[in-house]
Amino acid sequence: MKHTKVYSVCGMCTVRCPMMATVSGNKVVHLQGNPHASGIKGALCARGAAGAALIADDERPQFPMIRAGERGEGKWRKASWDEALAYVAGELSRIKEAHGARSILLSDRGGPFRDMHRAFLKALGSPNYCNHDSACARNVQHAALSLFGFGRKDVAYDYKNSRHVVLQTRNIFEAINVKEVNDLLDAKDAGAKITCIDVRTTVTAAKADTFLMVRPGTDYALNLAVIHELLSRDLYDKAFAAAWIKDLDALKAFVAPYDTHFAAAETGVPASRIAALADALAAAAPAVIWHPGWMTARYGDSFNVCRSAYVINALLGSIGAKGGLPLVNKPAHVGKKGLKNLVDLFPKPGDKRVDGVGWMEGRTHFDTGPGLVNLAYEAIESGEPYPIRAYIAHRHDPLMAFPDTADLKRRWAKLELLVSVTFSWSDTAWFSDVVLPMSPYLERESMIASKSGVSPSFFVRRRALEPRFDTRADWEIYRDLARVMGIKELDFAGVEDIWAYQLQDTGLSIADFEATGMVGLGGPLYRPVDEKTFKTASGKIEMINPKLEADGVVSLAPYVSPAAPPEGALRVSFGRVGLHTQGHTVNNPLLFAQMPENVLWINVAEAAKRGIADGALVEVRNGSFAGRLKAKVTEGIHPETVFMVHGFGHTLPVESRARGRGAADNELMPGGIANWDKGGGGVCMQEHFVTVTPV
Ligand SMILES: Nc1nc2c(c(=O)[nH]1)N[C@H]1C(S)=C(S)[C@@H](COP(=O)(O)OP(=O)(O)OC[C@H]3O[C@@H](n4cnc5c(=O)[nH]c(N)nc54)[C@H](O)[C@@H]3O)O[C@H]1N2
Ligand SMILES: Nc1nc2c(c(=O)[nH]1)N[C@H]1C(S)=C(S)[C@@H](COP(=O)(O)OP(=O)(O)OC[C@H]3O[C@@H](n4cnc5c(=O)[nH]c(N)nc54)[C@H](O)[C@@H]3O)O[C@H]1N2
Ligand code: SF4
Ligand SMILES: [Mo]
Repeated sequence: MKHTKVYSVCGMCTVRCPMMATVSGNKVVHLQGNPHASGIKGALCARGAAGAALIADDERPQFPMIRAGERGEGKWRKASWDEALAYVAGELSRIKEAHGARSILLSDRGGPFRDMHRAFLKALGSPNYCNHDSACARNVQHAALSLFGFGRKDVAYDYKNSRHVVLQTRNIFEAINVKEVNDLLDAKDAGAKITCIDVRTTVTAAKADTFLMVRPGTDYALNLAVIHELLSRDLYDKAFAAAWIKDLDALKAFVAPYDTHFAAAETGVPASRIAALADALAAAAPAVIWHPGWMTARYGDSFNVCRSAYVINALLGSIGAKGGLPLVNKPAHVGKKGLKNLVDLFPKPGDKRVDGVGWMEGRTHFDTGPGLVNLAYEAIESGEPYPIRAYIAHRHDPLMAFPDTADLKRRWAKLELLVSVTFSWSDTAWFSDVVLPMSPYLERESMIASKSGVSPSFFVRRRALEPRFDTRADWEIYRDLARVMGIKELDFAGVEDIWAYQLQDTGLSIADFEATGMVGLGGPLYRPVDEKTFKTASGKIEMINPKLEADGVVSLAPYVSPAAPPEGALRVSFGRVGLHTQGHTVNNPLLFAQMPENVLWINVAEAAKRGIADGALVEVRNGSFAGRLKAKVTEGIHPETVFMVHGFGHTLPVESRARGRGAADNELMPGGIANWDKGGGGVCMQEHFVTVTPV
């Protein structure tokens, strides 16, 4: 049978690597990374390679469903698309009529494919678009905004040309982005040094030249000491600092007490090693990257850790530098026109955001783009500043992504409509009133996406397979909803029309994507920092941010030592593993076979105190929730914490493989969504302690 090659985009995680599928007779023959994409080298990670197993899996939503029993009871009525869409459209219209368009909330998973559903929400007239990010990287985003006036994605990480990369709270070789991994390994081959700072010996620690194990939650002390070293020993880039850093003297005075001896006592890292790190970085500058972190919704001071990481980069002159954090280019930077956005078809809704972001006291410094969804949930419960009655969770599983499922369900009680748009079962889908099943990425095409970077590009996901079940592409779902609701602007005949709409200013047509799935727009271009770079009032990197201060957040925040675990308890920490994406791949037959459950990393000494042997079943408990999983007894984790991979402990009957395997870290954080960072907006998920006992 004839083999066809289709350019697609991997959808097994948020990275969305460009890929190529070889298909024959509506079956996948082979999946690989797009060989034309720079840095991908034709590769996918293990999860990407399991894409065909996702298609083959029957244990995913196969048709639209409307709830028949109580929420979460699992009683469903199979519906046709016409019926399901009419139901959702009817409810949205009814709720809009009764409570105003602003009572409709939509959250998603961020990224380059959001234009259609954002446009739909805006067309309805609601300002309440949110994403998942207060459970992920909001602290990094707000750290960047507070210093540079631009967001975290306005600089890239130029691993390939780097000479020293510091990975702090960043397990790059297991929390994978294929291009980043390839680029960093290339740099390592060319002699770049890697320093890993973690609470446990990860794969990244194993590959690093230097591994610093810190006491959990003390990274800020370490970073302040590095800043102290750079400034007090004149190791910093004086020309860059003089030109681009505002309030350097205030920074100097602030870090004066935080020397390496202070940090050693806090972190457990010897003072001499901290000093040596500062020297090594200064020697490699400006081609250095001190990673500000990604999943940083962890501690009460994670925002300060991210800020201090960026400050270190600034002091080393790596902001805007080749091999450091170069400024990313949008199409305009390389003299090209960008894609036309559907979201711009509609006027800005008149109402203020329900999460208070951008206008409420204490919240004016936050990024209004995706807001803070956790605060929108507060509004659902309180009805303040106004009620939210309908919620569309698009490609988002908040019940697993935020602490304490039962707490969140309670907070959602006043919702009159909860819709989940998803390709897999999830706790949120199971709890919804309507499930609109999205075709997995190999079975759908997507809108053209724009990728900013040193070399910006456009890329497209083509449909590799026809859907096995009665599922639809996301653009189709919202187009169809728009059609039912009479939103003419979004009533496109087909995806080709959407693509043509997007490309109208660019001089390109979809045929230009035929050869490689992408269109490069120019570059590599390393733009020097200039007076237009920093979007702050002073045009410089501001150590003291007036917006933060006005919201009652101290820019140069004193270090506060993290609480030691209460007697007999340990701090819960969590993260990723190479074989799974969050919670939604655990039931993937191929990935499940390779890693069916998570284990609890526990330090040898702490295990001995409790009589726990390696491999033994243990109970991990916080309050009324207890999970069971096997212990991994190891020297390779700090004694104050236990670690588990996030995403396990599934309970849904429709996931026969994943159900009952391992334990859910998110349940070990009772009421945890209420503890969020007033500076960075992230939920503080590692401020919880658990007891561990043998079973
Ligand atoms: N306790 C605890 N909580 C955490 C974390 C943790 O480590 N511990 N991690 C946090 C982090 S870093 C994040 S980003 C969030 C993630 O949490 P979410 O933002 O909820 O992300 P996913 O688990 O990726 O869920 C996305 C859902 O959308 C569905 N989906 C639909 N279409 C697609 C598609 O095209 N691709 C993909 N990938 N999914 C699709 C998936 O089936 C899945 O059910 O959770 C955060 N919450
Ligand atoms: N395979 C895989 N790759 C992924 C994902 C996935 O689900 N699976 N998800 C993607 C997403 S959404 C994200 S956000 C990124 C996340 O990418 P990362 O943030 O790099 O990944 P994590 O594993 O969440 O956390 C990194 C490390 O922080 C460590 N850590 C915990 N507490 C502390 C501490 O107090 N101090 C220090 N220094 N370290 C600490 C953990 O031990 C862990 O090794 O990964 C992305 N890539
Ligand atoms: S990192 Fe892996 S799972 Fe994520 S998009 Fe790339 S290949 Fe897919
Ligand atoms: Mo994330």
